[in-house]
Amino acid sequence: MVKVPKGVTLVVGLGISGRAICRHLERQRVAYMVADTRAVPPGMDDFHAAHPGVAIHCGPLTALDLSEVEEVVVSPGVDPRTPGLDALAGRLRQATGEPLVIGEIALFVRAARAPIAAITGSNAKSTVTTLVGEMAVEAGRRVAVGGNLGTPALDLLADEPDADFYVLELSSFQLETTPRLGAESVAFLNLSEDHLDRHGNMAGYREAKGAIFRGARHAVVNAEDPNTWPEARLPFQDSFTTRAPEAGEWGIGRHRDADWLMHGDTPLMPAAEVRLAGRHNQANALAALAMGRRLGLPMESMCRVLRRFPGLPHRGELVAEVGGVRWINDSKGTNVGATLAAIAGLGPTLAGRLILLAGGVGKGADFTPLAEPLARYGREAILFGLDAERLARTLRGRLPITEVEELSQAMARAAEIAEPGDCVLLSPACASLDQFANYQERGEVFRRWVRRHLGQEAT
Ligand code: UMA
Ligand code: ADP
Repeated sequence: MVKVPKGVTLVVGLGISGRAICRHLERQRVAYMVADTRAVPPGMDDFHAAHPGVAIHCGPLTALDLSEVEEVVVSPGVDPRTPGLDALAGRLRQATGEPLVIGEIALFVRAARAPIAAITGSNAKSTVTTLVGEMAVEAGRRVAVGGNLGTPALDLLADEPDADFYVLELSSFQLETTPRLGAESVAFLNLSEDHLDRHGNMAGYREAKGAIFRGARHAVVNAEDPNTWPEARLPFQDSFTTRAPEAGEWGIGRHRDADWLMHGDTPLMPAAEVRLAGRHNQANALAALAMGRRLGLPMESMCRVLRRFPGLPHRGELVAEVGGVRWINDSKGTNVGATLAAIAGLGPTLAGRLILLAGGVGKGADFTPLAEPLARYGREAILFGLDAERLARTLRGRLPITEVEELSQAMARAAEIAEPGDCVLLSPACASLDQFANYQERGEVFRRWVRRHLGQEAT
């Protein structure tokens, strides 16, 4: 047994968050040591160089004696139920009265001196977080943006100590280990199956995300998705919908013979002028507007951002149009809900012209919802990676299917069968970790293949 000495904090995980946690604890002059369940985590040498003298335990956490540990701070990817930590569940830390096992966001809340705006949901978090951040910049506000996306939250405290407010994208993993966020404004955008391998079932997944409401002063929720509503209505709450809005709601209604983004009966801007494509992105725009208004951002500057924001890479990104075939990179489509939105966003003109590239780590999800839209729109589904066979079993008989090993083979097959007017969509409905470092690398492989084999790239 390796004893964590009395009064010492244990950081679990030597990844992006874990390193940010270590830097933060150093700034706070807190004594800590680190553990990682991998036998040899990558980047150990770098870590030793940056943090000389800090003890690291590698391997099972059951080999640690945590009887006198001050506090345990876990990285998002580390399940608090991991053997070795599970025994600490429900235990409180005397000094703070908080759970003994917490995550990085709990440390952030303790140290932040400016209001927090936080965004969660199964999909669209990064898009909405980025939109709110851009809207704040456009309005001349000093804002720091990060969390699950981009800069780890704790690094923002050091990088942007004078921020007017923080905009954080938060995952269910981060929220699960945050006892009380106390945000000025939160948005819970949507809920569809994801991360069931960690949270067990939809109820567990929803409960983890629901932690975003603890101590919140204002919430933005999805009027069409009751799973995003708090148990008890907050004093200040906004809701968005893609229907015509009711009084006080944010929605899409008819004005001057066109669809407009509306707040109640006030028209804000024509929906067609939102640069991001698809109805789901108009919903995202409405959520960002609702949060931005609460943060005091002027409507005019927010609408300017919606007119120009081209979207983030790997989210429904048109990579090339070659010989009348569109090649779209939606590598961030890592769950079924995202892939459904990507297909719907391409519109009804696609009937019979969609070639879907999908597969990877399905995270225990049910793929059945993909069957109907693919039967309607799909020319073929080309499946690769770990859960290709499970996807194939769900889709067989609904459209032609080809199973391959890897993405590059899937792309070669797509190029072989595509006809002018078709759309080749990489929206895997799965995580990438069986074959790639992350979804970005998967998207880059797609992009490079198009460049190399088709000789073109959209600007
Ligand atoms: N580790 C263990 N034991 C475990 C699991 C992990 O020791 O049981 C160790 C690994 O060996 C590794 C480290 O922990 O050394 C990795 O920690 P991590 O998995 O928490 O990943 P980080 O590199 O710290 O990145 C995390 C988020 N990753 C996850 O939630 C899985 C990043 O989100 C986030 O950007 C980053 O913190 C900064 O806050 C990525 C993600 O995939 C983008 N998020 C999921 C999603 O968006 O669906 C939630
Ligand atoms: P997140 O950070 O939650 O993963 P992103 O903004 O990165 O969200 O988008 C992830 C995926 O979700 C992309 O594939 C995108 O096409 C899809 N998506 C975007 N908006 C929505 C929405 N409102 N509903 C469902 N899926 C969406």
